[in-house]
Amino acid sequence: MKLAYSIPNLDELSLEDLDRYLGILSAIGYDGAETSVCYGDKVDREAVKKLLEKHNIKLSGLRSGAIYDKAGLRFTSPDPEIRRKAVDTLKKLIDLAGFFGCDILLGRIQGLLEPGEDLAQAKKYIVDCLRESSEYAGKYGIYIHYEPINRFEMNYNHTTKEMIEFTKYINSGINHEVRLLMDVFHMMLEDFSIPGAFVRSRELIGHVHFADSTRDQTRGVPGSGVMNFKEYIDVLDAMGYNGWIAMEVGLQDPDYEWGAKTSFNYISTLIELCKRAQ
Ligand code: LER
Ligand code: MN
Repeated sequence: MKLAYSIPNLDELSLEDLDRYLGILSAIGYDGAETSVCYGDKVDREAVKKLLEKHNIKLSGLRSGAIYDKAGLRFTSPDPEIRRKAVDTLKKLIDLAGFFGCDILLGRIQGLLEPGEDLAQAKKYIVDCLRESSEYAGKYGIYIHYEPINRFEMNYNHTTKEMIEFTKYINSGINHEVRLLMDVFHMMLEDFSIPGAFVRSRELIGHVHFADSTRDQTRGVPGSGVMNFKEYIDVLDAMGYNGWIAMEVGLQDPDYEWGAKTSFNYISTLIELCKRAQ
């Protein structure tokens, strides 16, 4: 399992700040950095590549939520023009991810359902958009990981169970499969059992997010809340999961470095203990 930590949106970061964040994560021992991008064609990919190589850090994935949150584009729009722009903007992000050889993380771009919109019709739109996007990602040999999101952030597609069924249906019509992004913060709010949800997702799991519970909707540093990361790591190890575990903790400066270090020390210790316990 490889460990990554979030950095601010790549298309809003200066190269100096990117250099600083990557230096912090590299010094702590992370394998990767995870970020969000709205317009993939606006990133200076060669300069970013040089900084990633300088710090020996990989991109663990590119999040696509900003295409909805910043550009207002979504897969579920009744307007075909908006859906087309959402897919075309995502394809530019896939081009960028293909350049870096990392995957695409996807959830919010499906968009919140607006009052009066029909969920069954909205899901048909999602199927078409995701099938086209996943086949396009297949050109680069990279994958789209689709995230179940809790009810406070999305108004459908909440549980792992329903998303396994939905993703299997999406994959039934394409050659390059969509995988699942399992985020324990959402699973804590929506699933009956987090280890159970991991095991049930075994054929589709492609990426994992860690964050701990907090008393507000921010994301806690692993170890600071009530969640049992020792159990999650053991079940992922037992499943033979060898992908990324990205910490999705919402800490900004001045706590950023503390959060990254504390998360890394806690989770890497649990991984080491799990390995030794075999
Ligand atoms: C993004 O990975 C995430 O977990 C949620 O914040 C999406 O709304
Ligand atoms: Mn997440």
